[in-house]
Amino acid sequence: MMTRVAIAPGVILWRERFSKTEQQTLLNDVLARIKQAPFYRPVMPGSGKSFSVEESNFGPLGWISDKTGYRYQATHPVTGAAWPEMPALLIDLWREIADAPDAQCCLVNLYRQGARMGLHQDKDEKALSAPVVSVSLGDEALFRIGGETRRGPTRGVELASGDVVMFGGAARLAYHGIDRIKQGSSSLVPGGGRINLTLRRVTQTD
Ligand code: MD6
Ligand code: FE
Repeated sequence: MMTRVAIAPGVILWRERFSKTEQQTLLNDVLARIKQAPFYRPVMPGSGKSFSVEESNFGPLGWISDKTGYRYQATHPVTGAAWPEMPALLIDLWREIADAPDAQCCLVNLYRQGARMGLHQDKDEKALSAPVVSVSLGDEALFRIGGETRRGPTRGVELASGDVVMFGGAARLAYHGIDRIKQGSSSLVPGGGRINLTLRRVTQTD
């Protein structure tokens, strides 16, 4: 049964928003598209240090990171091809909960053994009035969320397969990250690990 949990002002968590069957359908949709737009390993701007996650994107715009910076672009940085279409289940989810024009980017993060994501803000979008919606598949993760400054109190929340988190309003620019993955806690993802799908509106639409 899905339960809606208020984590902090502007942050909503729906536990098991997607059933086991829906998770499998969504995963199949994701993996079919990954054949067209394979995971690549981004590097940090400046340092060129590799991310521990691998990434790809779906939808008209993809979020990428390379030595020159973070940006949105319509093509895969390695293959040069347009990103695959967004899975229908994700378009429907966004329309149901986001109260904003359609999402333009679905960033796909793959966490294999030992991968994590440092505290960051999602702030490369012009559409800061639209929320960010994120879906978890596979292994459980310890998600960390704080406030609008890097320092200050944070709170840890376990995210499991099928869970959906939405950040909006007061929390749109909250710092957040993934401390660690509980390797082997789910058998959904072939080869093990966790996939996170983050949906965003990028351009402003006034
Ligand atoms: C992750 N999520 O769950 C990374 N960003 O793997 C995010 O970076 C994120 O979950 C914005 C809003 C919700 C999120
Ligand atoms: Fe984020």
